[in-house]
Amino acid sequence: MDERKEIARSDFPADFAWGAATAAYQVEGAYRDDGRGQSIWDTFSHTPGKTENGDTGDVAVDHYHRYNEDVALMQELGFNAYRFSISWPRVLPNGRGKVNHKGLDFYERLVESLLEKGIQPYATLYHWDLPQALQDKGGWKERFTPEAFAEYTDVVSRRLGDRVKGWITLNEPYVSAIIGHVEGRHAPGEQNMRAGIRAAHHLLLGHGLALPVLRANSRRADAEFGITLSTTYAEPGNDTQEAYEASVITDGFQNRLFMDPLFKGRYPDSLSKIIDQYLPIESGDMEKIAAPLDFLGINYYFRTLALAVEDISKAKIKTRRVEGAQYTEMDWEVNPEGFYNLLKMVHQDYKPAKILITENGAAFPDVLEEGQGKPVVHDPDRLNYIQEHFGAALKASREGVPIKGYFVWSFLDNFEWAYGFSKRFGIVYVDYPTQRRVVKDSGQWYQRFLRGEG
Ligand code: IFM
Repeated sequence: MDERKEIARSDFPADFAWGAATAAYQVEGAYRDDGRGQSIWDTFSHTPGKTENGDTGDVAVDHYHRYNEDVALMQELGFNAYRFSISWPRVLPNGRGKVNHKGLDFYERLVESLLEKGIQPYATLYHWDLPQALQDKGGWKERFTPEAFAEYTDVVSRRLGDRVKGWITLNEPYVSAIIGHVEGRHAPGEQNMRAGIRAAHHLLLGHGLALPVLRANSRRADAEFGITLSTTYAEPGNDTQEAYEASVITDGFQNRLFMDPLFKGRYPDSLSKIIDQYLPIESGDMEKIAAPLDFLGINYYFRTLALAVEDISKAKIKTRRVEGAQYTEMDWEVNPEGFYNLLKMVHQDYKPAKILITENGAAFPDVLEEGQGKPVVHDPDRLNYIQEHFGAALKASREGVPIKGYFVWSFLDNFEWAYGFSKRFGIVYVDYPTQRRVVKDSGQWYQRFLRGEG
């Protein structure tokens, strides 16, 4: 799929949200500043062997202190929207109870700075950094956590509800629930299907409890509310029954475990043999989870060619690599067709009122070089990836998929979770020793695209 020659900003709707995304723990640093509490990612990254090189988000890219210059750079690049996340333990160091006003002040300064520069704030309330104090009592496995999430949502939205345009309750509950509790590659690092399914339900319930709070506290007439899901387009890797079944399970865990409850008010039949025994559903939960959304946030990076279910207790699927295909540094296949197919499938099966692409991008090795009198980073692979995926989204949009925004992942290079700083996703390079920002070629192209220069 190569739609590049056709792409111009003017092909997309005029009121389209254009920008990039980040997340608190990946960029902020300042992990002990101004009364911030500890999160499960502080604990996890400080545990030997959990992240590459023992990297942590203690300093990250120091966005907490550099947010003003970062927002100025966003303006220079031409963003009209920016997706960031709010750190729960910065606002409520113990997860519940006493509010840390200095933490809230930071987000107020950030939001003010964005609005001054004509950039609409899209705030995600939970991007994986659960307060450790809540984890100590069982975290997302237990029902008090969604209740605490609604309280935290109330605190944040009372303060920022007059200014934030887009509210996203959760980022990628699949990753929190399954990678964090079943695979164990992410915080809190459990390896237990029961824990993962309980967490999945409680995350969804947290979303369901937070949504009416947001609607009640928001004081912007044009505010919109949604959730962001990680997705993949799952296909059988060959024409065996085994591969077909593996693709159904992959699609089940990564897409339908969350989309079915949100849009249909029930869990998917395709997973019932695995998950029903663990689901802690109580009366009224599914109605809360399925309350109407203004938008669905889609994060897409790659498709999955499933071959076989390797170990269902660990949600482990054997997959196939494609001879001759390009893979990113994450070892993810570059496949814009999968993006197009996924968007069509979501539109057809779930009919969200509106879709925002809340993340899409790629990690490739970058080299900071001296150009003519200034540093440069040539990243043709990332540039190509972004252009091709814009093309896939445009194609889906022209066929009626209601896509209304695109946030490239990521604005800046940052802490890539268990991979530490070894993978760079930014359209802006960060020289970690100096924290200097250098706009990569992909960022410069995005700037020209946003200016309407093609
Ligand atoms: O860096 C992550 C982000 O936090 C969530 N979505 C996927 C990105 C790339 O792995």
